[in-house]
Amino acid sequence: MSNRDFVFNKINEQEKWRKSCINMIASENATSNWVEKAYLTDFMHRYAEGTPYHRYYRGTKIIDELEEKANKFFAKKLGSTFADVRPIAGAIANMAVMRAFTQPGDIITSLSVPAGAHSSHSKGGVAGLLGLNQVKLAFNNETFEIDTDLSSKIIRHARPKLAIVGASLILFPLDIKGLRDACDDVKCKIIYDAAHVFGLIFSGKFQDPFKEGADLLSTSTHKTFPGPQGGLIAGNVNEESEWPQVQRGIFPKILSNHHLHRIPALLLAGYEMEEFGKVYSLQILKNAKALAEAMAEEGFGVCAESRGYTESHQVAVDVRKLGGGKPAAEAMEKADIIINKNLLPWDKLNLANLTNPSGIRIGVPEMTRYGMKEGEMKDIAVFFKRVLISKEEPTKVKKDVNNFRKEFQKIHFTWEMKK
Ligand code: DSN
Repeated sequence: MSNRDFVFNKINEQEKWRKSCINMIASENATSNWVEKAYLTDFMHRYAEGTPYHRYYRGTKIIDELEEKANKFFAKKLGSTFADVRPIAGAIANMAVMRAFTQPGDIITSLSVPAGAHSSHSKGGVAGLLGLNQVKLAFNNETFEIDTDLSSKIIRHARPKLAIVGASLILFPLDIKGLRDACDDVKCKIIYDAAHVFGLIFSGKFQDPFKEGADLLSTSTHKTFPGPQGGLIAGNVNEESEWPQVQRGIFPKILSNHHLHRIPALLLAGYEMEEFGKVYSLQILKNAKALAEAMAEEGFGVCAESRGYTESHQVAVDVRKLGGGKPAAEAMEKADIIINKNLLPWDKLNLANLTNPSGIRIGVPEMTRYGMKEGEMKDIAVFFKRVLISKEEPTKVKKDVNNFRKEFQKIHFTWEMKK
């Protein structure tokens, strides 16, 4: 086999395998054929340092047009004054915002990683890299919500420069409004990290961060929002003194190349979501709820029972009694159901828990996009039970999973593409 064949065989293997799996990684999704077509273009070979119409290279007149359109489109959709689609990842978006509003040694407040914070919000991630000290907001482990009163006290006491609201484990909208007074008292910006719920927010089905008082929003563009992998920042901040600082953070401080081929694909995904996003997002919410209820019925310890388990695309399950998140996720993979182990809010952040945390996190966006509805979520809960509770041989369950998935091969919530 030639080296070239090896590479293409591996790509084919991946594509065939993942189309026979039930993918429930909450941070993943699948783009439509249209978005994929808009992604693989000449723009992937190009540079365009700077902002639209203010570039360091020639040859950028078409990306200028597309990028300016994308910036305006997302700002309008989110209700912000500005948007910038150049960050190539959500963590890069967070980094640019942190750099703009803090100095090394400053304090930021965010949730703890077990309570759901993205690693970039923490001492172990981007915040630490920038020399920032993380003070943790208070979280209610039972209801999966920010403890607003206690967190406001923490903010008044710690006097952070930036309060990050948002999480990678996110079951319910987070209280931005409740933290606003405390943040105003200490002149602290609120940044909402929308990465996971961006598609739901875009479609008006989660919360409205700018209306609720956020100053900035950072996000990735490929989780509930089914765009190409990448990031974005939106802001309602001062045009002269603050937004240019954010933009200078993106370039030249962090990026040189912003992967231009993302931009037309992202804009197209925005138009796709404008047309299909409300129905798609609503189905995501219904599917997550149906899955959580069915898993609880099958005997799983689904988190946040008192609040109806979830109002997002995610379901969190406490699997301590079943050996922990690591063996659970590994056993499910053997049955071709792909999920991740996940820290839960009560887990201490130590090596033992990082290796085998209390929970698993299950996301429904991709399977929703492939046309699954509430009925299918019940079937999926049974697959989980067969593997994790009944301890059936996973490879036996895998056969049923692969057969089940055969019916769901076409991406919905997009325009028809004639072959
Ligand atoms: N690590 C991703 C997640 O799975 O939530 C976010 O970047």
